Amino acid sequence: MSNENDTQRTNEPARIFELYKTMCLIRAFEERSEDEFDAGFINGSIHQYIGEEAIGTGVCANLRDTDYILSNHRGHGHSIAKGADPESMMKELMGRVGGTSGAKGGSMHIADFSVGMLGANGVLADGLTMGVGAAQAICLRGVDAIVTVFVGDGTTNRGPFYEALNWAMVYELPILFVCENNGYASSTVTRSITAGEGPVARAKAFGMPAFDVDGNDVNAVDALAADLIARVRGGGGPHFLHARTYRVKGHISRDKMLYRPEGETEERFKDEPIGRCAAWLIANGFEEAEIVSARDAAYAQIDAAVAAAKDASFPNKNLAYADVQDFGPPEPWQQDGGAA
Ligand SMILES: Cc1ncc(C[n+]2csc(CCOP(=O)(O)OP(=O)(O)O)c2C)c(N)n1
Ligand SMILES: [Mg+2]
Repeated sequence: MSNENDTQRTNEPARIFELYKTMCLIRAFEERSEDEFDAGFINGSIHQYIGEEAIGTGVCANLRDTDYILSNHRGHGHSIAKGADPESMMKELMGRVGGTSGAKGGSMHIADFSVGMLGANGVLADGLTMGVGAAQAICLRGVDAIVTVFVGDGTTNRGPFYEALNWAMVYELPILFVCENNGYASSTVTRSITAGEGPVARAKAFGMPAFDVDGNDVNAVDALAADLIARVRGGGGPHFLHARTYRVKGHISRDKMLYRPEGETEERFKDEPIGRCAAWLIANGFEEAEIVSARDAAYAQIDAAVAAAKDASFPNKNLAYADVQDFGPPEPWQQDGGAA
């Protein structure tokens, strides 16, 4: 869902219902992709966004199609929220023809330039520096657009985080940094490896306006994002949104989370954003049946995406280097015309 005319008001039930649908679509995508990973249809690893859906959804609802986002290794939710097609994304995860990156990227390299999704990224913090580059290009070209970069809490301990924030402030770039603080960096509690008061204080150290929000409350994220994005769009320079959430799943889908205290996940899952949003919608005039049927529709859409991905073929191996890099003359095996 993107906000084309910038006139929708936050906290209106009809608007929140749309955000609910987007969150359900993300949840369904993540649950089904775990099933398909376990069944052997997806290779590599997948980082799930379960429990964090309100952040990408609430932020992207305030972006225009012509705005850009940069994501990270946990990028499925950001991509769906920005408008990428879940079927093409599922094809990408399964390495099939029709995948968003031509089946060459997989889960960590989903990109869809047609909706301003400039890329997920397996290298921590590289989305930040690329996002700053995109924002600089916007200024140089005089384009009417802004950039949003999603960054994990653990990643705020990497050097490029500081380079990006510094450069963005020096050039007063049109960029919003969104820090998703899910408490963990892989198997480490982020607080235990982070000096000082945390991401908000670090952003403020650069003179950047920085704000904190309950990242499991889609209404709150939507309202704060609307405010900050309007400021960035209005020439207010870089802003920083810090959203507190919880990584419900392991770092990757295979992670059994043996490092976590027993019962922590179950306790924190009680606060997950989709249930909270459903409760808010019911308190604000929606029928339970409408909520259930919206959720069912999301799962049906993803089930269809999975079926379409399984039906799609694998790319011809001759195309392995197309659109990737110039490696010089083709190797003999690239000329034989054989299938993958
Ligand atoms: C430069 C770099 N160093 C280390 C890694 C391995 N790695 C992948 S995700 C991750 C933790 C990231 O934590 P955080 O930024 O909090 O994001 P989250 O996974 O919690 O969403 C690490 C260390 C990497 N991908 N890139
Ligand atoms: Mg984290």
